[in-house]
Amino acid sequence: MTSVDSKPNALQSQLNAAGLRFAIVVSQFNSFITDRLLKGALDALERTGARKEQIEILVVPGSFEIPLAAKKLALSGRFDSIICIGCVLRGETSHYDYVCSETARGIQLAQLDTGVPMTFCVLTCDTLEQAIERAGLKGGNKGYEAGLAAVEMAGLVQKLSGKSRASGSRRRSHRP
Ligand code: INI
Repeated sequence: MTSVDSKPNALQSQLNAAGLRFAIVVSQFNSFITDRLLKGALDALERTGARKEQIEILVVPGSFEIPLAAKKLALSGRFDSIICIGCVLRGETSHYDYVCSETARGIQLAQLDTGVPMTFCVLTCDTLEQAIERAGLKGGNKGYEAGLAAVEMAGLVQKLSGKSRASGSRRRSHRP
């Protein structure tokens, strides 16, 4: 028996955004970086087949505000996946640590509480240069990665929930 024959069935989602609805929560703080992450996320959604009508963008003041906004959007029942975008840069005090840890914790809690997948595109960097490197100005763009992960997780959660994909827009509740 080959190793392929002995593999268990794998449940994997395709990178196909058709019929899915996305929200993007983007922080204004360090907008020089978050604007570029947003462009990367939109590029990923577009390349996987999402149309403008399938995407809503919500702007919040800082990363700390992302979790509540994302949770409210999830509870609206209007989205299959939410992309969370922010950029936290280390300063001279411990403020950075609180913003980073509470933002990450809040987003994780929000997706676990609501069952709506949320992707984490909050850069946590020591320097602006590090953030620039991750925002597609030189090489990769973490927004693009988060966009692809949002498409994949939306499809996977639908499969796990036994739901078939609608061809157009729809309204359904994600409340657990
Ligand atoms: N918010 C960020 O998104 N990035 C930062 O680097 C940052 N710093 O450095 O302070 C930041 N602070 C604001 C915070 O997210 C809240 O908006 C603010 O505390 C009001 O609640």
